Amino acid sequence: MSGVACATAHPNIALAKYWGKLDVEHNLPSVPSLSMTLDAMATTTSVGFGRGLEADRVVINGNVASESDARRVSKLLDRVRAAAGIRTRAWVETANDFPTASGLASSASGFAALALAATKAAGLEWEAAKVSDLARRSSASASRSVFGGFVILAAPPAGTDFLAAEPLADTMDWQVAMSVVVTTLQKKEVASTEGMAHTQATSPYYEAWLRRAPSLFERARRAVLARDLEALGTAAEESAFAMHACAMAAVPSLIYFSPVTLAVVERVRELRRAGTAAYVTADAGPHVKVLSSARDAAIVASSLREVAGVEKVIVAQPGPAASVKLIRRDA
Ligand code: 2P0
Repeated sequence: MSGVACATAHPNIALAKYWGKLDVEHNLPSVPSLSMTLDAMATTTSVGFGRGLEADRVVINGNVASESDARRVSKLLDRVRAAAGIRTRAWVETANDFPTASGLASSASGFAALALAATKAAGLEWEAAKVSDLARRSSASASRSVFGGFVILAAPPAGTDFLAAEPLADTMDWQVAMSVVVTTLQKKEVASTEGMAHTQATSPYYEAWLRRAPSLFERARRAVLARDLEALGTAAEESAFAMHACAMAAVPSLIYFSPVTLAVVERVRELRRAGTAAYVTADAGPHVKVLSSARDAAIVASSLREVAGVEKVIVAQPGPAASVKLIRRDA
């Protein structure tokens, strides 16, 4: 039995970063990570399995997907077909309400929504952990977007077959905010998967990153459980800069920052000197994400909008888990 389903998932921003793979074949991260799911941004994905299609048809933001994007989608669909005993091809329509593939976690919400919509459309009634494991095989950060609030993804030994993200209990109501500072509307040049492989292969600091990341993760985890914004923000900044320093030391150097990125970092430091608790993090792109209390978010966002080169600032709070609706059930 198959049908049509539509899922919504929200991007997540890691406060303790994942960068590097222990096991490429199983897509297992080499370090544990901790993220916040964002309520203000979303990916919506519809999937239908249907007779009459000769190949999977993938449309992203209204355009037919590139061959490499379509291949990555088909790989996930193949796993779903194998689990459900379906032979037919599928159509996939997905749209983001934020810039795609520019370091704004579109692969995280994208594969989380795809995993949820595809399993539902295929008639599989999977629990969230199983959907998270499926999403993780396509994009490790996507496993975290299946859940809401603050979420962790462990780094198990090589060869581990099942790995799902897990929500940290009772964190949805913590009044914190993430101001997403969009510094360009262009696509990024180096995708995360290639960027981390290159870092791993060539950075002299990769070993140091592996030693450092687990303790930063642990500090971030404890800070979330204690609802200690300063401790979380401090650990998050250390994690982000350690990851970027490691990538910058790759050969040739991998620099995700733009001059606007650094101007935003400087403005956040000024805000902090003036007494506002705000902390930066940045991913595989030039945007900056700024953690603060929900109360301070309006001040932080309006200050960052004044930085030359900033396109826009989206203020998010801890967002919900991914959700899905069955649109139609075919025999
Ligand atoms: C993270 N990032 O923890 C880190 C920080 C970007 C920087 O996870 O190869 O798209 O598909 O598993 O999940 C982005 O990498 O990589 C990412 P794959 P993914 O959010």
